[in-house]
Amino acid sequence: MWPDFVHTSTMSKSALVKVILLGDGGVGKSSLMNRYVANKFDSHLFHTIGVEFLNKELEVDGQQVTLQIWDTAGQERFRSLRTPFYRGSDCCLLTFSLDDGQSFRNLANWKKEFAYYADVKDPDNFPFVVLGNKVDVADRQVSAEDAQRWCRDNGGCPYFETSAKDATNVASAFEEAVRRILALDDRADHLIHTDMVDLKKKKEPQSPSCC
Ligand SMILES: Nc1nc2c(ncn2[C@@H]2O[C@H](COP(=O)(O)OP(=O)(O)OP(=O)(O)O)[C@@H](O)[C@H]2O)c(=O)[nH]1
Ligand SMILES: [Mg+2]
Repeated sequence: MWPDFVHTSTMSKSALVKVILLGDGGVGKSSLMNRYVANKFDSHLFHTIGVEFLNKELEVDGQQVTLQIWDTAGQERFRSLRTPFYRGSDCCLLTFSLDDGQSFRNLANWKKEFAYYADVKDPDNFPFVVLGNKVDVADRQVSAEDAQRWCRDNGGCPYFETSAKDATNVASAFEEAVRRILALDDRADHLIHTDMVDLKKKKEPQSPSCC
């Protein structure tokens, strides 16, 4: 029960959504998260060990959203540290680097690993978004056509060519992930009570009690 000074007009519901970044070590997952959340880029970032997450508040199509971005360690030796965090993800961002053909060929393994540990029964109907990162580099090894074909063959997931370095398409990719999640049926269970209580708002005048 809310105390009587809390007026419903002072509360706003925010949806909490969890997206997880997966992909080979070095493709730029941490850089994408840092670019999006902090608008920063570090050209000498250390490999991630385990997982890290950051929150970002945003509004998509009039809906307030708390986006929780989970960044994982892509290196094989950290597999057991990252997989326990897959469960509960609303969207998975499968990331490869456009200058690293092997990271693209590994997307199928990442999808499989995610589906297994997140316990996703029907992966082709789960919201995956594919990111081809480092679009700023000159020596590209993966064509847009090959990447788009992979997406078509894998449930028709959206594909973005991004650059964490110069910010190309980074916000669009995360926002599309949120749109995909919000478009799914029955989001009611994700509406968490981050109800904002405006403590500065004056108490509503009480109607005189009658007895
Ligand atoms: N040119 C260019 N370099 C990038 C881009 N994104 C990341 N990098 C660089 O690529 C290297 C690896 O980036 P990270 O973000 O650490 O990669 P990661 O996927 O998080 O790697 P792990 O933590 O090992 O899984 C860093 O030196 C980054 O500066 C990009 O869009 N363009
Ligand atoms: Mg990292």
